[in-house]
Amino acid sequence: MAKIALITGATAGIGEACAHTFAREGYDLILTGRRMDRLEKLAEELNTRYNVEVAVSSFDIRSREQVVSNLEGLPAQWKKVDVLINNAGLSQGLDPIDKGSFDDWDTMVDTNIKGLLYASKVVSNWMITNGSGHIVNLGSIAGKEVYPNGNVYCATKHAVDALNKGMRADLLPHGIKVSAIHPGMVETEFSEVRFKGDKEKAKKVYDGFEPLRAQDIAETIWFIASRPAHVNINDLLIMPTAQASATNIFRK
Ligand code: NDP
Ligand code: 8X3
Repeated sequence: MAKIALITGATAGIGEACAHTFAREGYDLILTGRRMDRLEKLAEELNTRYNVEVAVSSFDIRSREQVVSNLEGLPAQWKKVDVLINNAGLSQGLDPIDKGSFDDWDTMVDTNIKGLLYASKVVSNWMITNGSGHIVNLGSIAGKEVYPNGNVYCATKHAVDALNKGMRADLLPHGIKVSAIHPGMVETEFSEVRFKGDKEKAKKVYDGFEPLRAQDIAETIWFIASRPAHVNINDLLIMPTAQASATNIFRK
């Protein structure tokens, strides 16, 4: 039987690239996100191209009820998840703390921290029952450093860093692997979402240097997930060659 990966936020960017990479490696997939049209299109494409089984589940990860009912509602054979990629996440706004929007803050905290927790609780219980599994958390350089106006987004990714270490400790007795990957700048829909659809402003973020691509992160997550059984990568920081830290980017 094929291994199974559950990828949250598979409708775009890093999650979508992970879906392609894990399908290429023969994994059956559970793909989640809010945009059902994209999930269905991707599922069809992966099934045709790689001959893998793909289940799609559309829900808002901020809703505890939706996460639990949609995931627990999957047929039993889909609960044998080998790899959970906690990828769904976003940034909203880039404002100093005195000017930030309460709604933006709620969205980031509810998605990046609480959503990740909801999915992790459901799937880690399946993994404990199955006696194995691997959780890969999408952190960020923003979870290692803080940059001006990044305040709440950085706080949510620092929380992911802490939760990654907490999960690693708690799931150790069950033999479940836990890893975090912390990318620097990756050109996806991330900046468009941060700037609420302003494509021009989003494009400028990546001006003058070559950012990482979603596929770079997907290949690295595949490396993390494909180590031998006795090897766990706890923490991995990855950046474009032109980026040395959150704020030090060499632009031409
Ligand atoms: P994208 O905007 O391209 O993709 C984000 C994904 O998250 C989408 O599939 C989206 O699906 C999903 N998502 C967002 N909100 C929700 C929600 N409420 N419920 C369910 N799914 C949701 O961004 P990236 O691929 O760049 O981001 C993926 C992860 O990588 C995030 O956690 C991000 O913080 C992290 N990251 C990104 C970096 C970058 O520079 N791009 C660098 C470091 C980390 P949908 O809208 O369909 O619900
Ligand atoms: C996304 C990368 O530098 O915009 O996590 O915070 S950054």
